[in-house]
Amino acid sequence: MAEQNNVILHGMWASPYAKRVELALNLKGIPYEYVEEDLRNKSDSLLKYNPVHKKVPVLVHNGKAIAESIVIFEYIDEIWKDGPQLLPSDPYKRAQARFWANFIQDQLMENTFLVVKTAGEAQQKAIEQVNEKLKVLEDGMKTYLGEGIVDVKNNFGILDIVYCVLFGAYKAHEEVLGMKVIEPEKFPVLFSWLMAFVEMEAVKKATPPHEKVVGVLQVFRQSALKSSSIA
Ligand SMILES: N[C@@H](CCC(=O)N[C@@H](CS)C(=O)NCC(=O)O)C(=O)O
Repeated sequence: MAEQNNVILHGMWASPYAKRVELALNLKGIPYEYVEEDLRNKSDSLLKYNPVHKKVPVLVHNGKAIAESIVIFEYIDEIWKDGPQLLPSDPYKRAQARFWANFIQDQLMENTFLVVKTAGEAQQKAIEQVNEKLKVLEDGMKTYLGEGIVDVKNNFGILDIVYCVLFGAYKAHEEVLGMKVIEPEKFPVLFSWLMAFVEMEAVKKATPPHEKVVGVLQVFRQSALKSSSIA
């Protein structure tokens, strides 16, 4: 444990990347001050702490700034060595956790947002893409998680966090889209993994209110559909 711990998180409530860090801090039980940023009018602190990307999240630990969610995860593990680790200590498990977290980020996130941003044929195509990637993840997790799904409360890490932040607000997505996001019959492992995670107190604490997520998704969807009809 570091001797002195002054921890500030600059985030934005709807940012999945900032949510990852919020969740990691909650799950590890690290106290922190939260600063909500207006991304249309970024604070001087955000620009000072993240001059390269000018994005949230930024973690400021004893005056030192760390940006990029995955980099922040690694920093958190190295500073707060007590309690559960976000990255497995076994090098092979750690490599696998990084591999699948990158898969979710690179292959699933964009397509999932595309489902929200499109309609008709384009949306159908995006849904097929998401289902294809979910199938790959389902098969991968059968091996990776195995019996571990039941023990998610005591054994969470970056992979659980990245997955859970993407699909944690699934009820809001379902309400806005009028369809199931992760069908339990098609993806039993992914579905039970998500159910185990959303029940955790730390996850509930970091999840924005349902109505607020529905509202932002509707605005996001309508403005995307409007601009695609103008283009
Ligand atoms: N790779 C970054 C992505 C962070 C990111 O894209 N943050 C968005 C909010 S979701 C942001 O701050 N956008 C402000 C901007 O692009 O000006 C991470 O993992 O932390």
